[in-house]
Amino acid sequence: MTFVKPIFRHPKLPKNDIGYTLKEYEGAISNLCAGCGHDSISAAIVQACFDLSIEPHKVAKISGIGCSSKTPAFFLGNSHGFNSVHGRMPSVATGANLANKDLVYFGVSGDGDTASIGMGQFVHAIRRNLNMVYLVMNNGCYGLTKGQDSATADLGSKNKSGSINPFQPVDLASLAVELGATFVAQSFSGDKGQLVPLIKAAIHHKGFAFINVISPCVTFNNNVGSTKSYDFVRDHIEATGKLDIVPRQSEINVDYEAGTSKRVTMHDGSVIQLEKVATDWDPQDRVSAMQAIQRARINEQIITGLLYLQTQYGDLHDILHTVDKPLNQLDTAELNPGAPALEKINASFS
Ligand SMILES: Cc1ncc(C[n+]2csc(CCOP(=O)(O)OP(=O)(O)O)c2C)c(N)n1
Repeated sequence: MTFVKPIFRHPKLPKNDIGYTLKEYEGAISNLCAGCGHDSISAAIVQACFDLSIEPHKVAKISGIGCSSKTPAFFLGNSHGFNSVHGRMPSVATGANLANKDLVYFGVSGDGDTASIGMGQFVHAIRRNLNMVYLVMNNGCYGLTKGQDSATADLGSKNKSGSINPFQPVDLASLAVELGATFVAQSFSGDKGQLVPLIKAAIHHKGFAFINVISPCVTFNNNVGSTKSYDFVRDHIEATGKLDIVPRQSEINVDYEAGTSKRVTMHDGSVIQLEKVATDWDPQDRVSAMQAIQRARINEQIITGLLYLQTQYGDLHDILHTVDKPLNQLDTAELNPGAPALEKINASFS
């Protein structure tokens, strides 16, 4: 079937602060199955970038292989993009980020792409606090290759062919917290109201921002007995709170009840306002965040929202003391500082 995306848009479509409409943030028409959770996530990314008035040419989308990794074709069609090899998105993102720190890096991956073949790459991107949004569209199966169980499929979950998964799952959110990721969130593709502010907060975060989004596969893993089906997720979801992101220099006019509210200032001066449901959980305390995730797991709940946030650590560029300018903007004098500079470096080794 051929899908033609209409190019006509209503002339009065709302514009953002830099004069663009949503159209400038859309991509090609999706060829995923109707009802795929991944498409809802693409729509949330479009909305978040439009709301934040991000210049599309200041975004780089990088992905691996899978239905999820195909989605960068379906959002931000005016941005840079690189569809890499299965599980290798983080190393391509690392190279691109080191060469140009001035872009917003969007890494899109699947649970197969991240939790199996790409696991080694994922954990090292976290360790290095690479400044990027790393979003996993988690459907518990290999959608593109027709629904085999992935490493995030829950123990006892039943797949479409009726077989029961006999293995423990990899819990990507707790793994990320354990490895020291500085921003860890969890959400559901069916909850755009929660997902959009989470993506905005992740973009504002300086460092590795991980979002694990449960994204049901309508074709291969939406059956009774699957713990990644729309029905199961809706029945077991437990939001940890509500989140607003207030850009720098804007007036903060959301106020939550004292005691449940937390305000965190990000590196760029914008503020995250978080309304917590549980008073015994502190999203800036790693042990507390870990406990909240584990407690939910024991209670067979899927907790969503911003689970953990640290803003005091520098990103990979701070750790490596890289130059401020993107490499392609360095001029000859900066690239070749001359013999005296070389002599000074050589002398420092003696
Ligand atoms: C090196 C390599 N091994 C295996 C494959 C086959 N393959 C393609 S996509 C995929 C898994 C996709 O699952 P996931 O990342 O969860 O994405 P989804 O399609 O479910 O969104 C596999 C195993 C491949 N393309 N390359």
